[in-house]
Amino acid sequence: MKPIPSEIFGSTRTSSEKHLEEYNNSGLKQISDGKVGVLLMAGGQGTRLGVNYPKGMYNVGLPSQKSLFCIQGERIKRLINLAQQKYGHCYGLPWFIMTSEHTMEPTEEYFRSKNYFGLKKEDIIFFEQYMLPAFTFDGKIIMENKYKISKSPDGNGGLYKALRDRNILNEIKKRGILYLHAHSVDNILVKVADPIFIGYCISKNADCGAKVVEKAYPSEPLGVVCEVDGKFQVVEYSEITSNTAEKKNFDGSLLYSSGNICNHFFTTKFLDEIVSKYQDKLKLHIAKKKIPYVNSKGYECKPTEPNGIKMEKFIFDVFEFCTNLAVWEVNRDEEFSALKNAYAPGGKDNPCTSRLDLLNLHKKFVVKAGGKFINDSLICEISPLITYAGEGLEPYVKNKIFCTNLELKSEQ
Ligand code: UD2
Repeated sequence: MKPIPSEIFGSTRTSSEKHLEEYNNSGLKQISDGKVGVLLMAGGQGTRLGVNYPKGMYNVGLPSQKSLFCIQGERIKRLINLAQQKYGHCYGLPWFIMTSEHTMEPTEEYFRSKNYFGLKKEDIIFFEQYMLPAFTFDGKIIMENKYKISKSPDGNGGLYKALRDRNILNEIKKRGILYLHAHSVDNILVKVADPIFIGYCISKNADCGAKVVEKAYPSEPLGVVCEVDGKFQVVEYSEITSNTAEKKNFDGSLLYSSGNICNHFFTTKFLDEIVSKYQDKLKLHIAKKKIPYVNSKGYECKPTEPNGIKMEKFIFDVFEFCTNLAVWEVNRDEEFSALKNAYAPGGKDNPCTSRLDLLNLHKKFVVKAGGKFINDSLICEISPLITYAGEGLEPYVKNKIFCTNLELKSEQ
């Protein structure tokens, strides 16, 4: 295992303003030409968060009460506007949403009830990933009840099979899409269809890309992008040894610091190759879990200790098949805050940390655009319909001093 070489690594921290603008313009041009699609992975069961509805519907308690799906939908709408303003047209930015047996129906129903967040209905395409059975440690299939095998979604790497067998890749090709931005549903700061990331990957002639943040501490639950036996891959947090995760450089920084944030770039051509040649070669990862089962007397039981394994494919396991991988590091406070866990005082990656990270970023946008808050305890939320990444805020905030909480809403 080796860290990734510097040739494939770029960072917002070390790139010049000029380069960032070039990447941004190039990505936005592709969006305006209708060459970009978004692949949202929303098939997870949200077990750690502890809700029985799709995670994307979760409301972290922002002043606007917007859900993750709503925030992402509005970011897409804003990007479409930005592309139209800059290039005079936008031929659409389709949103492909992968759901699973548990999340398909409620997700579709939710989007319908929210009028698709003002996006075109035909540009939102839902599809369902497949399921895999759960096993006991000695290899027997677990029954959930007398008549039902216990199954769970086949992991976010189930994307590839679903793209093929649900006919989604054909739809992507039919629409003339060349580049896909794939990301998880639970990052409240996600820059959906990020033009800078897309532009950077195109400039590197990459067929596959990973956005990363610098890992904060060795046991942080992020996979690390690295090289293993001469091939690029992500070593998942559940599979790395603590010894390796703790390895340091001479300056004290982590040797394996490129933290995967489940945020990827693919060319359609590469996806096509995966789907036709490599999809069946993706390995299965196992996780030991507490899996409800029916016992030999027919009673349904809830174990208190792990009693079996679930199997999952991982989206990033295709890295080894690509020709050019590009890794793009971004600032965590601007682009990554995951909603994984239920709230606990002092806890991490929960509704409270997600909410605060978004509010803090929005405050930063205001200050950058020339506004001021009279004290630090004030909060600020800006509609994604007004700004995607802090742009265009001057008319609202420049030279203004805010003495109360600020919520900038869009009239659209
Ligand atoms: C994921 C990454 C990990 C790190 C971390 C950052 C993978 C395999 N691992 O770990 O390296 O980037 O996120 O937060 O990507 N999902 C599906 N179907 C499934 C399972 C998951 O769509 O069968 C979706 C899920 O809804 C979520 C995303 O994939 O949007 C990540 O899934 P997770 O929360 O189970 O992944 P996690 O946190 O273990």
